[in-house]
Amino acid sequence: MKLRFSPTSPFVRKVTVTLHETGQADGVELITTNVWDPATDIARDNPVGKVPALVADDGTVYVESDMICAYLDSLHDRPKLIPAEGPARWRVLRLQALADGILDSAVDRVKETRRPEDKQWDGMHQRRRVGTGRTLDLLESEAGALGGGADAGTIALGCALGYLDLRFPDEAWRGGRPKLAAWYETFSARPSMRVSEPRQP
Ligand SMILES: N[C@@H](CCC(=O)N[C@@H](CS)C(=O)NCC(=O)O)C(=O)O
Repeated sequence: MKLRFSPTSPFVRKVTVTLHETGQADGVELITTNVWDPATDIARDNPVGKVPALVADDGTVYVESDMICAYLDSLHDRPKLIPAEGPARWRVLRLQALADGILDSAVDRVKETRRPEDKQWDGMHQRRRVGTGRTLDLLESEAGALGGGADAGTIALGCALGYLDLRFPDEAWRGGRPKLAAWYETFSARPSMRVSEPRQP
């Protein structure tokens, strides 16, 4: 398999952590891809023009981090990161969706700051920031149920919180959220999280 990879993308990180947690990291060739380079060839694998994109052994290309993680979860014999059925399945997918919401908002804000100054819209910046705060507050209230293990939900949440640290360190998301902060402290020490820490290319 081949993974279109960017060392700072939190969506790619979800896939990388999944590969490590499921024992498949050694079987994947990482192809570092700068999607913002005008000469990028990402469209060869993903017509949408985004990373991650996973090229499977049969040549099929999977896009969207959630789908790639689900595909990878179908390929291994360890305990599944996405439970097959029942309340556990919906708990994991709900957490993954909430974490994706934090990530989408954070990436929107980063993109907004990269526009020419006179084209930036502070209203959207604030809207996304407030939405992220509300989501973090909800997760703080539910932090006791996060548990100590890795699944598709906790992986997405760990990557989302790590991305907030990378892009918005001054906003101090841990403030007033001690349970979420404690959970992240433990989760981010997992080898899969350590090995995938974002680094500038
Ligand atoms: N929903 C997608 C988001 C992927 C995404 O936005 N990737 C960013 C890198 S962090 C990207 O490739 N952006 C290029 C663009 O927006 O054109 C996923 O979950 O994979």
